[in-house]
Amino acid sequence: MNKTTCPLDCYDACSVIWKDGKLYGDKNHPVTKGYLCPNLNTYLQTQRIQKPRYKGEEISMQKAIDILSDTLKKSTKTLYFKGQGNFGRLQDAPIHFFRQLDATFTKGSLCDGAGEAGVVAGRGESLSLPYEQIAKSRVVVIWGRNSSVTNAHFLELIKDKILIVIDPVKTSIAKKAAIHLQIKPREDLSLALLLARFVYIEQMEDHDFIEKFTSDFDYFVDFFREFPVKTLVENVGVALEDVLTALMLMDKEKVSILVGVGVQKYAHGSSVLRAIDSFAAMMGLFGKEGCGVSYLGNSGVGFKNIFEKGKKQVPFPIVDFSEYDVAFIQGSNPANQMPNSHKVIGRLGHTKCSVYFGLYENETSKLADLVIPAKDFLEKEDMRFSYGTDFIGRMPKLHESEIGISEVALTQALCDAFGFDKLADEKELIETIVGNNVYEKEGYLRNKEYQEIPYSDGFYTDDETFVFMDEYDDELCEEEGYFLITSKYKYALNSQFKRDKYIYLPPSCGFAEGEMVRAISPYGEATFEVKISEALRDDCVKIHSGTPGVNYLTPDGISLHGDSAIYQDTKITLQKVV
Ligand SMILES: Nc1nc2c(c(=O)[nH]1)N[C@H]1C(S)=C(S)[C@@H](COP(=O)(O)OP(=O)(O)OC[C@H]3O[C@@H](n4cnc5c(=O)[nH]c(N)nc54)[C@H](O)[C@@H]3O)O[C@H]1N2
Ligand SMILES: Nc1nc2c(c(=O)[nH]1)N[C@H]1C(S)=C(S)[C@@H](COP(=O)(O)OP(=O)(O)OC[C@H]3O[C@@H](n4cnc5c(=O)[nH]c(N)nc54)[C@H](O)[C@@H]3O)O[C@H]1N2
Ligand code: SF4
Ligand SMILES: [Mo]
Repeated sequence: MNKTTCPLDCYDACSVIWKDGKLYGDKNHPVTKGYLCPNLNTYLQTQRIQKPRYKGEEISMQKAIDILSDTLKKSTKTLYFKGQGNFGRLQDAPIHFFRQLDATFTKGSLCDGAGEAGVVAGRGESLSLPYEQIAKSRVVVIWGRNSSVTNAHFLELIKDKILIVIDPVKTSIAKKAAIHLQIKPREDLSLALLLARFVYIEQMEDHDFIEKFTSDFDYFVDFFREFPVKTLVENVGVALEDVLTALMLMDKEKVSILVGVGVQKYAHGSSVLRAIDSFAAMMGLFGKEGCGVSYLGNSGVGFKNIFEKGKKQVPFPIVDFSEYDVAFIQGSNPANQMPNSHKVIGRLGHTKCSVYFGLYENETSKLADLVIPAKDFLEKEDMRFSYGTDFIGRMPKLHESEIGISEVALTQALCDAFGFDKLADEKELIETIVGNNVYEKEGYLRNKEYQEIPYSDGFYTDDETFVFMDEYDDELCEEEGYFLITSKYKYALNSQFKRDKYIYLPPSCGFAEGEMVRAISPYGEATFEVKISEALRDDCVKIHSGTPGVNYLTPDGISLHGDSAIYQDTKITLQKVV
């Protein structure tokens, strides 16, 4: 059978059947359950770049490779910049060439890196929860994750659970929840500390777990007691009664907490995850059946990393393309997806030679000097991890096409041109990565590291204990205006597929649906058509990821830990466009 795995950057990592030129969901897969989302369903209909281009003129692939290698030979400073267009492991193959070239790489991320730094500080490694464990919980807390849009295959899994949703937006999953804490954005740390405070007051903590598996609990207690309850309640912006009801629902139950990137798009994002984890550890929610905190996990734990980046690395959100003779951009659309578009676009324009290596035309391909079409996931060998589950998906080559070049083939061609050490064959590379770190269950590959309940034998820190937080850093956002929520859109995968175009405003905003408004932040401005949404708090506006213009408004700062983007650390004011 022609079985493969969805290549898109998504929690679910669906198992896919390729039959008669069409993609179908795999009915037998315990997570995919036979259906695919609107994004993969649009994949094959999306217009691809057919031919390479140099300075606007179509050229052959061989010519494109020649131009690329000549330009790289003359370059004194080269950047390798890779985004999240395809989650396959062999997408990293060009690292093999660019490391030998002594190029500059990126560190941190545009995505989950701030939160990951917080998880790693407490637990040593970020493991997500196997779906069997979520299935065994009675209460599921969905914290800053929009499961109905970004993680749709989990809806079936959690449909009979007691749901607690923590989100400034009344999302469709929030409407189904037993309780929805419609929190003020950026205040999840306050909420976690408030919960911890009441766990302590009500003596709900798990002393056995704290004793056996954690360190620094007393410091954590001293830390959260510094914050007056009144201040925390004011920060959080929801009634204390609702917070306590949520806590009581969790008391003595099996609780899974599914955390998304929404809580950590801020300078202090790492501390938010550390605080959520600390609250959960105090309740003894790790290493037990049906319990745990699942952030965007590192499903690569235990696998061999065969593509190690070079030492020269710059933080992802603040890459200055203009500093490089060649900027090689792969699987990404920085002109739309990076924060502070005005600056990014200006800098891209000043790069001596920018190269775009991708599937589709977008803001970045239009600015690039050299455009190289890639092969799609059906046309090359690969495999992937997922960050929402512990499944390992094989992605064999199932289809031939005249279009594009694969990441491995381009790497080999460049290594040839430079006389560098080449890569092994694709299948061999895949087997080296997979190694013996997998086991098979019901016909699907899983990560061995997750065979037991994550953290049941302790944590991945030096002394194998969970380390509680006892301080945090923040750079408060003091600006006036609306909070900006910039979350994912159902019909787009960031800037791929069908993008949104609206700004969503609360009914109290004074604007009417269909009007045009100019949204302004300290970083720039952009104009959008208004949609009124009852789902928003009065102090929030929402613009989805991928919407043209959204990142003219977002700050190009980096998180205090984790070198990652802080898209929501700004405020927005609105002006009517006349
Ligand atoms: N359809 C679709 N699916 C996708 C993607 C896509 O673009 N489209 N993108 C993929 C990628 S790259 C990623 S990283 C994942 C991310 O998927 P999610 O983790 O779900 O991330 P977001 O949609 O950015 O935000 C999730 C929720 O956080 C809420 N939120 C915003 N600010 C705050 C806050 O301060 N506190 C709290 N508690 N909540 C807040 C938002 O309202 C939103 O409902 O999704 C993946 N899946
Ligand atoms: N305002 C705002 N900005 C955001 C976010 C947000 O929530 N709000 N989310 C952030 C997050 S979480 C993320 S992960 C980033 C994502 O940002 P990017 O990583 O830039 O993702 P995309 O915009 O989806 O661009 C992916 C590109 O990959 C290319 N591609 C697809 N498959 C392949 C392939 O097999 N090979 C090659 N070579 N190219 C391929 C496609 O042409 C596509 O244009 O955006 C961040 N930016
Ligand atoms: S839900 Fe995610 S993994 Fe599944 S088909 Fe859609 S994008 Fe791919
Ligand atoms: Mo992401």
